[in-house]
Amino acid sequence: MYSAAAAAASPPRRDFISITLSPEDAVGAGGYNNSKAWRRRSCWRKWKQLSRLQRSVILFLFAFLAVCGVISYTSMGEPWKSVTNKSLDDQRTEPEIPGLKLANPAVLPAPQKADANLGNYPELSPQKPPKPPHVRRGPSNLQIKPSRRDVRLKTRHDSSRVVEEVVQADKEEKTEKSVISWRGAVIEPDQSTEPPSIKIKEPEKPSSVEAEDQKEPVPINERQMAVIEAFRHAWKGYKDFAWGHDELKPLSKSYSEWFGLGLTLIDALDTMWILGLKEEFEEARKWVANNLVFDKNVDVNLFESTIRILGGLLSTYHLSGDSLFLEKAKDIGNRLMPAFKTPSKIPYSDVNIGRGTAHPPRWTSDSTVAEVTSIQLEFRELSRLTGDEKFQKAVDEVMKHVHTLSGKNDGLVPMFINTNSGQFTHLGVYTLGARADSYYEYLLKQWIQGGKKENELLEDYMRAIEGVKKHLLQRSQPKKLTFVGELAHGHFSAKMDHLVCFLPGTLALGAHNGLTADHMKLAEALIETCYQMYAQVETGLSPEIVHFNLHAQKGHKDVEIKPADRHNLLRPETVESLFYMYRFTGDKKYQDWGWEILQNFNKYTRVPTGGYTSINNVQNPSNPEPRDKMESFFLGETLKYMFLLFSDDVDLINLDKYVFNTEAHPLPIWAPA
Ligand code: DMJ
Repeated sequence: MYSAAAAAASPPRRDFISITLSPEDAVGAGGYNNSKAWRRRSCWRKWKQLSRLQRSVILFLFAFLAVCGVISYTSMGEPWKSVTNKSLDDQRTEPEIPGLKLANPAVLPAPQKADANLGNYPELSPQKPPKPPHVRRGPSNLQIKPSRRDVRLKTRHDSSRVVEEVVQADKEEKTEKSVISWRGAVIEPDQSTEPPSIKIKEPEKPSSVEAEDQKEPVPINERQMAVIEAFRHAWKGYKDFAWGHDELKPLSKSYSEWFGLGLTLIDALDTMWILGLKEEFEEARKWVANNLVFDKNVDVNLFESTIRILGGLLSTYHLSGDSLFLEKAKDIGNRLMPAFKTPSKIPYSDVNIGRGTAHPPRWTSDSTVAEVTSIQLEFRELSRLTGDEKFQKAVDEVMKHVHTLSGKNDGLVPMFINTNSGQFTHLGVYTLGARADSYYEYLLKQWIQGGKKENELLEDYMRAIEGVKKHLLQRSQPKKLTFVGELAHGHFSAKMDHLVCFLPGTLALGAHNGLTADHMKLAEALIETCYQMYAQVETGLSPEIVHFNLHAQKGHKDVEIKPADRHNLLRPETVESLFYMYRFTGDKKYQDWGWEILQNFNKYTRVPTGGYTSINNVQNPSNPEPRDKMESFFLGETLKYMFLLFSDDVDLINLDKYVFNTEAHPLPIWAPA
C-alpha cells in the first residue's frame, strides 16, 4: 500500500518512465529459470513496481500501437481489393444516375456522370488527353458468338459473289474477334434510364438481345453491297485528300474547312458502324481519340455542330458502347452552352468553343427558328446520359417559349426569332423548307423521344400539319402531284425546296406512332412528288428547289427549275423519306426509287479518284458541272438512309427504339412503347 509516510521517506519520484532489464530480471539469482510460473511472477512483480503514471503511459502506448496496426492493415488491403474487383467493375453496366434503376440487364454502357471539372467550361478546363480505355461492352453472348452481321455476310458468301472489300473486312473482323466485340447491326439502345428532370414510371424493357439473336439473320443484299461500295469509294477520297478536315474537295484533291473539326469523319462514324465497316471505323476512332480537340479558338454554328458533331458522337457512343465518344460529346456539349446566355434565352447562332463566347451573325440579332428548335434531341439525350440537367433545361425552355409565341399562322412558324426580345421577326412568310423545316420534324421527334408524354410538343405538331394542309398544299399539273408550297404575306408560291422532302418520312413516323391515318395518306402523296423531283429531271437527280406548274401547258412537266436552283448537293431528304415509307409499308417501289437515285449519284457525281461531288446543273447530263465538294451529310445521312432503305431487317435501327436526329444520327427513345 502506498502511504504518505513512505512517500516522504522515499526519494522523490520522477515523472518519467524507465524500463531497465537487469540481468537479475532476465536470469534469476539461481541462474537461468524460464519456467512459465517464474516468468509470470517476475513480470507481475515488475509491473507492480511501476508507478501509476508509468503504468498508464505503457497501457496508452499499447493501445495506440494496436490502433495504428489496425488502420495500416485496412489501408494496405484497399489496393488489393480494387485490383481484384477491377475486372468485374470493367464489365459492370449499372446506371450511375442516382435514383435511376436499370429495368433490365444493360446492353449498352451505363450512362455516366458528368465530369465535375467539365462544369467550368470552357475557360478553365483544358482539353484532356483521351484517357478512357477503348472498351466495347456488350452482352457476353455477343462477345463469343458471331454477330448477326457476321452471319449475314457469311450467308451472302455462301449464296453468291460478294464485293471483294467486304470479304476482306469480314476476314479482318474474324481475326480480331477475340479482342473486340463488333456488334454490327445488332443494336439495342440504352433506354433504361430516364431524363433527370422528367419523372415517369419504370421504363419498359427493351426487347432482349438474346431474343433478337435467335431470329434468322437477314443477309446483306446486293443493293446494300452497292451502298457499301459507294461509301468505301467516298471514304477513300476523304482519306486520301481530306483526312481529319471538314469536307473533301474531290476534284482538286484537297479539302475545305468550316469549323476545322473533322466534320465528315464525325458525321460518318455511325454510318460505318451500321454498314459494318469495322476497319474504317477503327481508324476513324483513332483520329477521334488522338486528334479531335475542341479547345480551339473557332466560331461554330450552334445548330450545325449540335446535329452533326454532338449528334454523331452520341449515336456512335450508343451503337459502339465506347465511352470515348461520350467524353467527346460532353466536351462539345459544355462548350456550346454559352450560346444560351442571351436576354431571351433563345440561343445565338454562333459560339466560340475555345473562348466560351457566343454571338449572333454580324448583321442581325436574330436566330433562325429551325436552328434554335432543332438541337433538342441531342441536348436532352446529353442530360440523360450525364445526369446534368442543364443541357435539357436550356433547350426545353426554348421549346416552351416558342410554344407560347404569337405570330404563328395555324401552327406555322416564321423563319426568324430575335435573341433579345424572344419574339418572331420577319412575320408573314411560311415555309417547310430552309430555316423552318426541322422545327416541325423535332416537335414530333422530341415527343417520341420522351415517350409520348410531352403534350405541348404533340399539340404544336398536329396544329402545324393542319396549317400545312390549309395554307401550303397544292396540286401540280399535269400529274396532279401534291406538293408543299410557301406563303408570303398571303400570297402562295408554288416553290418547294428539296429540304421539304423530309416531311413524308416525318408524317409516316407520326402515323406509325399512332397519329391520324390522314398523315400517312399525305406522306404517300408527298413522297411520290419528291420522287418526281428526281424522275422528271434530265440526270434523274433533284435540283435544290423546284417550282410546280399549277396550270397545264402543252409540253410542260410538273416540275420547273430556275437556273439559280439547278444544283444538287447530294442531299438526303428524299432517300430519308423513302426509308421510312418502305419500313412502314413494305412497298418495294420505294426501294426501287432509291435504287434509281443511287445509280444516278454514281453516274453523275462520282469522282473516279475517290469521293462524290455536288453538281451545279442537274439538267445537263453531258456536263453536270461538278462543284468540287462532298458535303459531310452525304456520308452521315444519304448513304446511311440508302443502306437502311435497302434492308429488310426492321431491327437494323428499330424505329420503335430509336429516333433519328435531323442529321440521321439515331438516338434512343427513352421509354419505348
Ligand atoms: C443536314 O445537315 C440536315 O439534314 C439538316 O436538317 C438539313 N440540311 C442538311 C441536309 O440536307
